Amino acid sequence: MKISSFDVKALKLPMSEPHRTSSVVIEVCPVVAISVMTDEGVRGYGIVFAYTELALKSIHEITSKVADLLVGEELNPSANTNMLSDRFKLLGTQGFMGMAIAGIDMALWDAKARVENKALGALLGEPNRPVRPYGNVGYDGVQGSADGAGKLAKQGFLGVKAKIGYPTVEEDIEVIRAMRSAVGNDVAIMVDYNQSMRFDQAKDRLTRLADEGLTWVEEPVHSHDFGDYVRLQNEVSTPLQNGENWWGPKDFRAAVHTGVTGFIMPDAQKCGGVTGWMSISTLADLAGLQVCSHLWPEVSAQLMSVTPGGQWLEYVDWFNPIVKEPLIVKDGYADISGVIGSGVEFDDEMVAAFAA
Ligand code: SMN
Ligand code: MG
Repeated sequence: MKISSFDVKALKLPMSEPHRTSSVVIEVCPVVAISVMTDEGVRGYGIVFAYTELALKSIHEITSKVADLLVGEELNPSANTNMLSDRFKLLGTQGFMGMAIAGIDMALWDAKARVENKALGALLGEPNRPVRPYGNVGYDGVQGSADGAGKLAKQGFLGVKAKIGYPTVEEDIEVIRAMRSAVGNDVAIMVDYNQSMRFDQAKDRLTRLADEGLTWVEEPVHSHDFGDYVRLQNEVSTPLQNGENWWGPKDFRAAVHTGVTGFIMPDAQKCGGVTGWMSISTLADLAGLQVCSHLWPEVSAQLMSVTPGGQWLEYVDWFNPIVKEPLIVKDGYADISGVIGSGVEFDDEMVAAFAA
């Protein structure tokens, strides 16, 4: 079966609410929607998330041009992706190029699973891991974070994560305690500093957070400061989380070589798509790491279902406006029964409606 064409569109999706972090507020969700068509009429879907509207046009252009290189090739997702990665070795496969290749990779794997009329997980292995999602709260202050967490717990989420990194650690603690009162003791609480601290400050703050019962503290220092991260890991008692900003399996390998243990959270896009994730899953299994996901709830649910160290799936509804059947969360777990492909199929009318 051959790849016959691609349709690549830049979109701005409305968000149910703006997502605040300690550095920026995301108010619209800029994405590149990728469809691949095979010569037997099967379509596959992939999404690139551009983070900021400012990057959308460039990522759209690079994605269209890179996708065109695969037209006429046999549909063989890992070989197609490896061919692209080889082709752009000199430019580098991080940044926009890595995002474009990963989005294309997701569309190719989706098409392959649809050709076989299987869920992506069943194409990749034995999908026998329960997939447990956690919900997300932004940098929303004490009341906002407590309200957001309470709402997610009522919807059945077994974990909630909030962005912190307020001017003082006392404020961070106030937010965490307000969330704890809102969700009770049976719901896991995670917090995310989004790389906002330097080592000394991180050590002080995390020491103060030791008794808050946090499941993890995410990205306390710059994500690629592996040395500081490992030092921190050895000096504080709360588990740390990292990986959403690591590019491809080689960044994960470097992290492991430096001594990173515990949780990792590959982002289906930055980690190199389905192809990249599967290498990281093997690495994590060998290194005894616990794997969580970042964004891409539908695709990641499929991947987590076959990932040996799979723990928590990050749930967001940001791509829902164009996804025909967004991920279902039932009794605290993702219900992926009956899914074909990656679970992402576009609602073409909505894709047209949100053209950038
Ligand atoms: C995040 C995700 C996407 C955009 C900004 C921040 C965040 C997370 O770090 O972990 O969800
Ligand atoms: Mg994060």
